[in-house]
Amino acid sequence: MSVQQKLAGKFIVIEGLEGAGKSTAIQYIKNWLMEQGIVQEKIALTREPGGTVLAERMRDIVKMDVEDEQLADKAELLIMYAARVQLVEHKIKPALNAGDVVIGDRHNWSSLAYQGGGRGIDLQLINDIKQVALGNFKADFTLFLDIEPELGLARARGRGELDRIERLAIDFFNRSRAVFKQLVTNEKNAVSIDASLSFEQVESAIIQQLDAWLASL
Ligand code: Z5A
Repeated sequence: MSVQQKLAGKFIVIEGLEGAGKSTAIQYIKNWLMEQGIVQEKIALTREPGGTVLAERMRDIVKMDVEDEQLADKAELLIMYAARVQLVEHKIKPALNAGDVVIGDRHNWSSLAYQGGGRGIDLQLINDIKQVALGNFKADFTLFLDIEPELGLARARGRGELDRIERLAIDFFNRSRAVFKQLVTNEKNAVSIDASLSFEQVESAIIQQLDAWLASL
């Protein structure tokens, strides 16, 4: 089987705390795919929450500050899954079925990390909701960009104002990070990358991991 055939229909996800460098890493992954002979038109990029008209509206809701009305934790969780179902059904699955490679900026792990670890919602409940919403659908390969929350938030802050979630206490992000670390330990098709390193070092670590994953296909 050719490299292009091996990669066709694969869903690669990048996860990590804010400022870890996910948007930056997506460009590295895209470049790597093109070096493997995948044409740009066969590479689809998604972000979560968001990525369809309705899912982007849901993204606006979770980012919104409303005076006198807090978004309840379980409402936040359900919106994440509502947005995810829209994205998976309307964008990701059709693209994969057409043989495209999809690169996802966040996916299911973010809900386990933020709503589970961060907010404290029972992880089993989240897994149950995931099962109802998406069944066994999951990423083929996950790259977790691991960073100390302080450093990630400092990088995110460099970009401007922090949003509703970004303003939460460092403890929240430490709990989220702990769940990400647990998930990467338990998943065979996932790797952790030290995102505190320089741009060049992170890029070369990502490429090395992608090469190793490709060799395993
Ligand atoms: N959320 C949730 O709670 N539950 C869910 O299920 C899902 C999401 C799916 C989405 O935010 C929010 O939703 C997020 C989690 C929550 N919460 N918050 N807050 P978003 O999409 O707006 O933001 P993000 O996903 O956290 O991405 P980000 O903040 O844009 O970070 P990033 O993409 O990982 O980083 P970046 O833009 O590539 O880099 C940030 C800056 O650092 C930038 O200036 C870079 O040039 C710089 N950078 C990147 N790499 C390096 C290195 N290696 N060295 C130095 N500087 C670097």
